[in-house]
Amino acid sequence: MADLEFLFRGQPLVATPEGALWWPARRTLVVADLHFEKASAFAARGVALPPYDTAATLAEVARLADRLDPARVVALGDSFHDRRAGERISVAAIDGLQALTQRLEWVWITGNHDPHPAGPWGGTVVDSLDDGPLLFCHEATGVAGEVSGHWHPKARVKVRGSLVTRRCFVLTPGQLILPSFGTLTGGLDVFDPALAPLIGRSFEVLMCGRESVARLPASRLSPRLEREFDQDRRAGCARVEAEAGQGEPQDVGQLRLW
Ligand SMILES: [Mn+2]
Repeated sequence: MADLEFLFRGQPLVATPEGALWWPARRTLVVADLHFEKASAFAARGVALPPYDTAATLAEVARLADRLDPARVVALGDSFHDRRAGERISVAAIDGLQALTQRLEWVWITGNHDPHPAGPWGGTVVDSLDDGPLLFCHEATGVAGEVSGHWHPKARVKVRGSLVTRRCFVLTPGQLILPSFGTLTGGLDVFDPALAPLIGRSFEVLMCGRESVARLPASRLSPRLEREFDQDRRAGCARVEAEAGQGEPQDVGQLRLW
């Protein structure tokens, strides 16, 4: 795996292709929006999805913990898809989480999907975590230094003539937004007007490929077209009024995202 090093608030940080953040100075692994038990929440409403999302997401977190050897894991909220996820989660998944929370310092930050993420799986619950230059929270408020999740950002680039959409981090001088880590989570385009008040127009993205992370300014991304926002809105995805597209897509050539 080729991780990407970058600076945020003067801190050397690392973005991983899996979509996690690594803070070497504090040996802290950060993951956002795990959404455990999303599939079983849909199943309870009659929508059949393969019920393997919790196990797959948990296995990915465990693999990263083995690779990076953190002292602490911070989960940035919406770790559980809904308030009753704890009633549906398997004993095996609880055991797997316990193995991690007993070995590592584990912090659950509360999210809008999981305001009470405490349970037999262990870990400490807080609403936010202020750690020197960084402030970990679920949904950013605009305070400089926030490291947040919630939006599930994704971006689109043109690679050798084809449009490719991938999860991404969003980086500004004051804000760092993580992609969703859960295996069964959707995404919001970084040009969605809902994100503009927080990140403006001159943000950068760190796009997660299969083996590497690509750092790109917003100007090199493919814009979304107004009709695409309209489609999203009809599908219930977009939150506010859409704007016109931002110009012609640029081809970024040899970028490797697979
Ligand atoms: Mn959320």
